[in-house]
Amino acid sequence: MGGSHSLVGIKSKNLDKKLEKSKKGEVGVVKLLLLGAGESGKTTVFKQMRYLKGRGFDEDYMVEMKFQLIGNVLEGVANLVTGAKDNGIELRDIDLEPVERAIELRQKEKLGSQGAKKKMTCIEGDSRKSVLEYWADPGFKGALDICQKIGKYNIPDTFSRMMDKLAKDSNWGTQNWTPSIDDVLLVRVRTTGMADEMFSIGKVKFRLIDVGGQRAERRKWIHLFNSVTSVIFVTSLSEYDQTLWEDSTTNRLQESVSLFKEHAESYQFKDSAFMLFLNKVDLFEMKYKEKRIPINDPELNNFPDAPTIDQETDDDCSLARNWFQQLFLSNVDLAKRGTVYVHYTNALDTSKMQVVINVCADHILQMNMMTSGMVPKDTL
Ligand SMILES: Nc1nc2c(ncn2[C@@H]2O[C@H](COP(=O)(O)OP(=O)(O)OP(=O)(O)O)[C@@H](O)[C@H]2O)c(=O)[nH]1
Ligand SMILES: [Mg+2]
Repeated sequence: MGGSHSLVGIKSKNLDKKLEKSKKGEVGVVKLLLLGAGESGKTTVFKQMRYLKGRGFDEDYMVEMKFQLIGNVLEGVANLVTGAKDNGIELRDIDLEPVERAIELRQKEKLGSQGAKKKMTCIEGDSRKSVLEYWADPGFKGALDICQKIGKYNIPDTFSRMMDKLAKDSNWGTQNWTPSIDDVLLVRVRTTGMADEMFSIGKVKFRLIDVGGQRAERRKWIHLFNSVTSVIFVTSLSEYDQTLWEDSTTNRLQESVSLFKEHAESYQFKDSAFMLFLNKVDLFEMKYKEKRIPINDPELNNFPDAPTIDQETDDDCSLARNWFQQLFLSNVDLAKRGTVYVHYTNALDTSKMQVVINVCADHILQMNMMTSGMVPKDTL
């Protein structure tokens, strides 16, 4: 984790004091936009903000999260069985029918009443038994490795964490079980349209906006660009060997780099604080350090002009981190853009995200004072 510029260390408290002295209404509500390609982690950051600084999670929200979590498990298993077939991977002879039946029942309840939905928030009996049998099959784990790279199978990055929890804890996913904050953060639901949430840091009010990042969703973004005070662009570091859900021929990282350039250079954000979250560092380190998947694989031909890295000597991932940072920033006209604040994040880690969120609030307030003339631009 790290901020890229000198003002990072200034405490929110000092900034609050200065802001208090400013004319009333000069700051108002800070409009903070989360942008980035699909599955990069925007909604997960949004959830963290809601949990840490906003209204938290009420009962209805938890029912919805439980419903979605169980759906991620059931649909993930069914999709992986299809993926195994497509890719010629042999699986043990396990009964998929209870899983398919549970998925069908859930489809009926998706738009139904909250009461009916509540009944669908567990995985018990035959469906649980089948799911656990699949998880114990080494062929299934092989299919997971292959299908996670191919976006169209729609396997959440957090799928194996969910399955491990289900396998280790006999209470997890049962009717009486209450998900933890960590469970809520694992849920994968594609965002369509937008969601917003008000929250406060110190005396400053923020309106945080989350949007859908997949191609079809991005057409809607333009309607939100008016008077944006700050942008957090989220990208996933671990996606370097994955293709898009909406287009199995495009590498996710390539898509993200060009999307970043387009928005970082946009005149609409020229006075906005602009932050780049290089997210999913946990998954990235696992792929890069443990699985040794090269970040610039000639076979993937994802960035032919970028230098290759000697992975063997890069024990602390610093070469790789720098590679990613350069990939995003060297592509952008920084004279046009101004400062980009870079943070390496694991959006699933609540205590680390708390620190990152506070530092980001400082960036935003600093930029706000600068554009309102309270701080000269050349101090940055
Ligand atoms: N391991 C890991 N998983 C993460 C991290 N951030 C998000 N995820 C998971 O990645 C998946 C996608 O995250 P979302 O927050 O739904 O992504 P999004 O950018 O909102 O996606 P769209 O709504 O489609 O644009 C979820 O299953 C999250 O739990 C992270 O830092 N590490
Ligand atoms: Mg989302």
